[in-house]
Amino acid sequence: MSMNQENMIKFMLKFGYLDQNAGPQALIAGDTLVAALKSVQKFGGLEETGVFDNDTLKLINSKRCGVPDIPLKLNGNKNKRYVVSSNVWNKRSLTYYIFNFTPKLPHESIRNEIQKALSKWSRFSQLKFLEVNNENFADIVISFGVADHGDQFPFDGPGNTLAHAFYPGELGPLGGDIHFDDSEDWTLDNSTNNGVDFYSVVLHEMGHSLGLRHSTAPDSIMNPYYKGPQLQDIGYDDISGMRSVYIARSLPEDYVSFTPPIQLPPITPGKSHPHVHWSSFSHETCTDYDTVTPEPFTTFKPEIATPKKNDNTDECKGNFDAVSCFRGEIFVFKKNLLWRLNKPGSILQRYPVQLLKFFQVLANNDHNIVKIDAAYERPDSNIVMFSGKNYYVFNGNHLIENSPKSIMDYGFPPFLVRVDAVMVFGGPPLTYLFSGEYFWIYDDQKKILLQNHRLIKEHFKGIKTPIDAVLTWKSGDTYFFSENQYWKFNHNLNKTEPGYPKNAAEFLLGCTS
Ligand SMILES: [Ca+2]
Ligand SMILES: [Ca+2]
Ligand SMILES: [Zn+2]
Ligand SMILES: [Zn+2]
Repeated sequence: MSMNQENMIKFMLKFGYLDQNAGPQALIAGDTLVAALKSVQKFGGLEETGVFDNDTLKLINSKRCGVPDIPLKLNGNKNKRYVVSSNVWNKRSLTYYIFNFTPKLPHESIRNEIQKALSKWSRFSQLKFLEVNNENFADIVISFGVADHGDQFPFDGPGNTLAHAFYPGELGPLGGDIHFDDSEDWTLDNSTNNGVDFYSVVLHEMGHSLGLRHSTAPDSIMNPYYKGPQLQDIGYDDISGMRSVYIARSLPEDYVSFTPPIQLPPITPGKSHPHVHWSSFSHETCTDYDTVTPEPFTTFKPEIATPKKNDNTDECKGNFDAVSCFRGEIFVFKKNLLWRLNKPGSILQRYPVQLLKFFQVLANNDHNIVKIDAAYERPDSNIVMFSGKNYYVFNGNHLIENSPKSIMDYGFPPFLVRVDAVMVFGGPPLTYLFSGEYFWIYDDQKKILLQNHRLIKEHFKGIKTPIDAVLTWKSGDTYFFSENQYWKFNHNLNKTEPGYPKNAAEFLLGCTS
């Protein structure tokens, strides 16, 4: 095989024309190669001869985007005209952050070109873009790098690959991000053909950030090859793509109607029965939200039972489904049982009770709830409970806001199957949602995700994943639970307190170890 042919194979593997799992290069069948070559020529706007000629050689050495033309996992499934990747944003407002700049252009020019490109996409998608000054709160992080720059896709020096971007939700926190090869001679001068026109490239890469794949249409900005300034603009294909995913499609936030919390009627202490009366809750809060001032309320505190537990019972083995603070009390969920505590280790009399007896509204529902995955008291004092792909909003009397609703309403990426744990923290309060290795921050007032998913292990050092539950107790103390262990977390030092993990069932339910 000549060196040119070897480079051709490398090119085909890199950009998805050949399956990377197909086996040794020598075994790739001749007709597979011819078909792949025709496809390469099609994307390049060349005649589809299937013959490796000089034009094709020139094509594979020309300046282009680093994103595969045929998505690596979607080989063989490429019949869509305008090419929308499977991942798109499920919200209409996106945040972006400029991580660094190239020394080759003035900072303000880079910012202007980015804004220019965003407003172009905004016109055809009706998406809103907001620059933020914190990487953690950005959906789209824009950066320059050379060679190895922190992902698995190193740049290649001057020429060839100019930049690459990640589809929404792709590769965890990288989703939506844009990287520029800083070995290129970036320029703002779109009147000459010297250097690489930054605006043309940023316009193209943003298409990927919004979910568009490469297009074979010559007038599409999503054509993979760089054609020089002025020749590249948003084309018909691109506009159709944006229309189908962001304009024609309803998004969860289109339906959000804010329901103010219903004020609970005062009740007579002593008349209450713990199995059914949510309203016997005290109206203390779990953390010091500065946005909610609870109405004065008659409090009712049942007597406290002395816990006598031993290690043989199921509850003393930990593995709690959820541990939440509702209105100043702790609720421990495990399978079909519910414990109510006025502080850790102090269970109220007559608990545990059946989960569905306490939350009868969940039993009346069509959905079969076997257990609760996570639950939290929203800053508006309504209770949100997650179970599988659904969540329920409970105002103390009944379900509200058309519950059950899909957890996708929170703006999660489509692969998410459940929420492991939730906590509300900070002032103004923000909602932290944990699932698997990742967590998200959600603003319950604005009803938007403030950031793409981040790794738990990077931001909550020392906590074992997956997390079973997280409790934010009075004065903001935070406890993470996993299996039968728990950690107290110090938000100031951003790590677990010394001496942890400790025994979770002992801490919560007074089990003896
Ligand atoms: Ca390059
Ligand atoms: Ca859980
Ligand atoms: Zn591209
Ligand atoms: Zn990169």
